Amino acid sequence: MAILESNLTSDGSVENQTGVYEQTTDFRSGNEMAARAAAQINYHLMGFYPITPSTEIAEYLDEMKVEGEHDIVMVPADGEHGAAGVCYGAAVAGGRVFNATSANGFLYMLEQLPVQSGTRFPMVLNLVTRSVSGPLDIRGDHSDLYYGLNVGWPILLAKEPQAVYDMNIIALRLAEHKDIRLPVIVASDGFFTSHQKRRVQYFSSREAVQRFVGEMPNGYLHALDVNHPITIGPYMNDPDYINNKFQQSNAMFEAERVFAELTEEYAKISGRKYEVLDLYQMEDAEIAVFLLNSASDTAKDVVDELRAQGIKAGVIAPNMIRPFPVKAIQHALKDVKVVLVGERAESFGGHGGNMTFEVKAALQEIHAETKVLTRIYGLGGKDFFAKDAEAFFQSCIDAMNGQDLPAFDYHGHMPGNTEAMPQQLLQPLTKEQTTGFVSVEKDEQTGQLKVKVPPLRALTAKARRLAPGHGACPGCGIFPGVETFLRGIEGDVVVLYQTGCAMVTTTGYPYSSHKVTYIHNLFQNGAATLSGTVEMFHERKRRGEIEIGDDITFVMVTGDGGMDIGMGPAIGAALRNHKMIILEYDNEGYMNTGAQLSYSTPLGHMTATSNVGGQSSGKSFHHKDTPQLMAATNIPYVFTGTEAFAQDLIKKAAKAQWYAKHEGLAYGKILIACPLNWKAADDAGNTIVGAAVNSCFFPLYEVENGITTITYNPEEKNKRVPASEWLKLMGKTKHLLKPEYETQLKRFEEEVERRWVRLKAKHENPYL
Ligand SMILES: Cc1ncc(C[n+]2csc(CCOP(=O)(O)OP(=O)(O)O)c2C)c(N)n1
Ligand code: SF4
Ligand SMILES: [Mg+2]
Repeated sequence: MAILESNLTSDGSVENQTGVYEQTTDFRSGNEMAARAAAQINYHLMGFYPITPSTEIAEYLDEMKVEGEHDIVMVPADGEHGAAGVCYGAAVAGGRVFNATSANGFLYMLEQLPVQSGTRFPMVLNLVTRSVSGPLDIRGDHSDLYYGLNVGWPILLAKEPQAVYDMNIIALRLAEHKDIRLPVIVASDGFFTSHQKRRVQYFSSREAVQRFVGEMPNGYLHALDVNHPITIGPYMNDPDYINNKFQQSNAMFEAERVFAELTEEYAKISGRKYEVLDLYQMEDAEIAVFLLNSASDTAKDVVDELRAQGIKAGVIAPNMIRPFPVKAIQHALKDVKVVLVGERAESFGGHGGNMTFEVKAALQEIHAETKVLTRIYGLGGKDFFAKDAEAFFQSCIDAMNGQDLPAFDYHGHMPGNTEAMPQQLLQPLTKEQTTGFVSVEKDEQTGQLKVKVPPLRALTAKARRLAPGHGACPGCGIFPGVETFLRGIEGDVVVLYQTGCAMVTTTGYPYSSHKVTYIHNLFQNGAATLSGTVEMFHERKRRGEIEIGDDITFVMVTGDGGMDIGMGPAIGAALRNHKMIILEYDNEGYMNTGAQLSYSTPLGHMTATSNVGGQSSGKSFHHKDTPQLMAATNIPYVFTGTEAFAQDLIKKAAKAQWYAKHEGLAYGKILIACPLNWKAADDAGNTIVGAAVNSCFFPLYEVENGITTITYNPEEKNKRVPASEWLKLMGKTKHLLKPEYETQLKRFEEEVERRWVRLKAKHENPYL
């Protein structure tokens, strides 16, 4: 076999008596089935980045890897753009490649997708569909999918978990077929299909799958054949570019024929046959509803009821939308009087969603009289019930009977109450409530900042910027951490929160816990966004449009994950030295999406994408030293802090504010506890972060105009503890104390020591 079959666990025999390969019946979700197909194929590599609702696919694969069910190389990328880059690089190197994403993750990688199809390197991408921001909504619609229609990848649809499995297997053959050689998308509905378990069958033995997908076709050029060096992606102008596109276009059209051949072959081994269009009761239908994916099953049930009443209704649900199966659509609709295209996304201002345009174009070619209605439905994961399908068919009936219905409309929205005005429940903070507590002065002779912080008790009189009532888990360290920091900030504040736990737990329309102005932007771009806001503040002030006396401190709050995917914009803002603060709360993972590893997750820690067991001993590479990276941009102020050392943190906050007002960008990382995903007691947060400091894993220091000062040295205080004293406090790290993980622990301790010794040297020497 192409791929290390012999080393992997086997799970049954291949064929039964009928020639249909033996299958296991189970109860599984779409994401589980995508992972199972990928594991059975045993791709060479998966590049991935977590985003709900597709994240589970990588998580399941990580768990399965620990169990020895596959040996796919799993590469955690810095963002979806990076994940797509990893996948492209792996595909040009000639191996089999897999990925999964959703929503803004898909949009974030979109720019890479035509690169891959235009240079004709196959792979399979699962798009678990979800609404695109903004506003942020994590549930399923097709607004992401429609952006994929023009990237040159064939698109297969999977309306239920069974189809997710089958399409994933067929997709790879399609992608690698000699007449196609294109990357392929398999799209299933977020949550409806990805998370709901259904009865499914899968091949009991991976060998059955590997026989179907076959050896990787050889004879294609790749980047690793040193005897035949090739140039991949040369600059190409006319006349060649248009020829390249023409060939790509032909290959895409060919995909419909090849899909039909492959599904025929697949039916023989599985007993399941997929046509390009799944047609239900369409033979003599007069009215029809056209729906993508999961909603189509609901409509089929309604067809049965209508048929019982003598109404000739049918459903069209495509299994493939790229290429768009025009001939099959024309055939299906040739006698239909009214077709309603239900769209889970709109092409704004286009009088439809994309499927409407394509169905209309197909009908126009055959001069059909068929009336086409569009109804935008189910946005942001709004359920599609039988009553909704009934309403769609009723519209078809009414239109067939001559009623003049709008060709384009929304279904399921509410007019709202125009009388109801949102109440301002949280009163704006006054200057007195937020000013006069902490002071910072520059000593002109020494150039040092002198900070006066009153006792913590006195600071309780200072108003909080966050109201109680957010939805964080018990013991979550984000809010004590951020609030302690904000205690050191005087006056008016505008905050920008990047996506993450702090953001989702403080806002949920129509509620907000923020007493000050709050902006959200996606976590790959918050720093750039706040730079724009800061610059506009200064420019409008200069033009006299804002009171000259007004003075706002701009604070971006981000998780550690936001400093992975958003690192580029953060460094950009730092290099431009905008007058703002970036405050990173580090909980050592992507907690909002279910505790996947981030680059700040330390070596050996267990997360949902760095499981422990078998060959795997948790995260395989060291934590990112973000403060040092930010310090290398030469911004005026960098610091680390934790709520466990509150006075130290408040003092640093005051300095950060001073620098953000007078000199430029200040960046700080605070370590905060996530009891839920650290698998620790709710009330253990402070003890754990305190131990992280005392073990020198998380030293408290600042870099002020290039000069490093350790602000708390556990060695000098006789408080230093071994790393194991910190690690033993969390369920996610307890394994590191077992003898079998000794090497991993040693590697970690050595890295902690190396960074600590280097930091002490910097503290000693202002030139370092
Ligand atoms: C482009 C894009 N990719 C992925 C996501 C999914 N996502 C939202 S929050 C998040 C994790 C954030 O991690 P971090 O910044 O550490 O904050 P935490 O959740 O730990 O508070 C992820 C992966 C997204 N919203 N947008
Ligand atoms: S998952 Fe962790 S970081 Fe997120 S709200 Fe819960 S405790 Fe806080
Ligand atoms: Mg985090």
